Amino acid sequence: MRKDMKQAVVYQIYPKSFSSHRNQATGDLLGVEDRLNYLAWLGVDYLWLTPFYRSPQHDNGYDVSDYYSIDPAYGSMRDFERLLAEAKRRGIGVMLDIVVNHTSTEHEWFRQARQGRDNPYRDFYIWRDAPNNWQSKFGGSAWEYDAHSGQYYLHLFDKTQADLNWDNPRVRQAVFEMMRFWRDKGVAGFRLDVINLISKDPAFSEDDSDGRHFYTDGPRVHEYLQEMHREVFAGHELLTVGEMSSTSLAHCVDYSRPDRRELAMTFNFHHLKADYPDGRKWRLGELDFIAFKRILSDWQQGMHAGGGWNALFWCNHDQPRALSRFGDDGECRRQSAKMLATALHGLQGTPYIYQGEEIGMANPGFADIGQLRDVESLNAYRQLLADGFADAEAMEVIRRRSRDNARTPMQWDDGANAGFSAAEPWIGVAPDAGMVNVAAAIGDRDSVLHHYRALIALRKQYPAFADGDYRCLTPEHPSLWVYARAARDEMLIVVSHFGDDSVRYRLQEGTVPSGWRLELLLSNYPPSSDGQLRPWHSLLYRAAPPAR
Ligand code: TEU
Repeated sequence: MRKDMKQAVVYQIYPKSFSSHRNQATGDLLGVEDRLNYLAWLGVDYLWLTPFYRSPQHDNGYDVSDYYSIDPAYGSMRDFERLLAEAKRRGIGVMLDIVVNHTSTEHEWFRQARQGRDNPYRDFYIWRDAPNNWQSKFGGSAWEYDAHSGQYYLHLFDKTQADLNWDNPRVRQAVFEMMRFWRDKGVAGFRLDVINLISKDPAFSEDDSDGRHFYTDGPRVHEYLQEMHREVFAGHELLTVGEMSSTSLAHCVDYSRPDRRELAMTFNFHHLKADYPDGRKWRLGELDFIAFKRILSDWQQGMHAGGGWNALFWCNHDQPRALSRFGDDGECRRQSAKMLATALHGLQGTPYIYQGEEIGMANPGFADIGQLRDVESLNAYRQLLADGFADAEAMEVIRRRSRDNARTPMQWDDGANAGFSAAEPWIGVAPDAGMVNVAAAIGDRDSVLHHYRALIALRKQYPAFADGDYRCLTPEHPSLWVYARAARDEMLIVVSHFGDDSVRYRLQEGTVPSGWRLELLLSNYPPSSDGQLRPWHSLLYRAAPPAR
């Protein structure tokens, strides 16, 4: 990867909830354009936009019915081209979200395929006479019966999201051609949705699990990504990131090692399961902080040693807000939001900021199922009731776990609908918008937003952010995560206190080579020298030999 790419920061936009130029219930592409000056000021290099292609919106656009057109709710192709050009003018690249594990059942390919077994598109999808026991990630069987053609089709997600058959070379060619179309329009990169699920065990074996071993990092996935690289990426400067579901470190090294010619980097979710009791998303548990650090540390060291590259994130459109989950969205909101930011941005890899994270947006505190919109959350709620949970207990789980926590409108100012739109938004604005919003944060030098802006600038200033190795100095401490990043002639030390108490901490003698000077680059409290860390304290140091 190019050096400037290694120092880049990506900002993720969920266009439906970002900004509505036309003052409608949902955001649009011109709404994103309206906010480019803000994003340029923040200093981000790339925008990843979640899908805005034509879609029936059963899964908010991850159910694509036409890869070549813009859903009218988001605007037109002209609007997209304009956004692209305006972003480029500000030095910002636009990354598209490519959803090709599946299409909507309203896609022309699927409409054809379901016509009958001899239709030329039949083999674009995966059909069987009888289902196996694989489970959909959104609940229930992964197979849906199609009465018209008398077979079952596979859908690892919603039943309106039919899995494509990647073993069919015509599918691969059609996908690559579509990606070249967007590449040639000038997009700067791609985020590939659940791309490690595209190669299924051809025997469709089953065991007593939900079936994930038989399609996760499947038998031909690396071959298909190498083909994608040859067909789409080779010879172009593209930032490519794969979303890897339930993956392994060894696979992610292979997906992202430059000499393998697959992808530039990978997202994995292991650290975001450290608060799932027994791995179950829809059950509440406390964060296992030691495991959390161990997972992050293993991935830091393993990717560094193997020559892979991590995409770093706390938040995205599928996760509750990290501030509410790992920090304190009450009294210590500001400190804990800054602490989380520094803890992530100090790591090796490419940091992703999810819209609103940079101003410290929190979970909105859903009280009633009527406030939820997400298909996965609504299914989970029904399942919790079916499992015997009382309504209040089920709502407690939904309130803490739902993807809709991340999908409430971006908070721009303290006006009507938080400045998102003059019209009533498709999902309610969080109750704290009057206090937590971009306008207020810009005017306040001590805000979470200014802290993010400083972190982005520091990454570009000091090579150790991109190059340094990683060593955890407090693997067993119950609330402290301290790590060192050593590069040539430079070291970073990041101290993060995950707790609302005070603890004593001093760097061990010898952590920094003798004679080197230690400089505090950023903190979330005024400097003090009593060796005492305050609630959610965060310190980012740089050490270097004295100037010659
Ligand atoms: O998500 C993939 C995925 O497996 C999860 O993040 C998922 O949302 C959740 O954890 C299920 O429990 C991607 C997209 O990011 C998501 O928005 C889509 O719904 C999904 O793929 C299907 O395209």
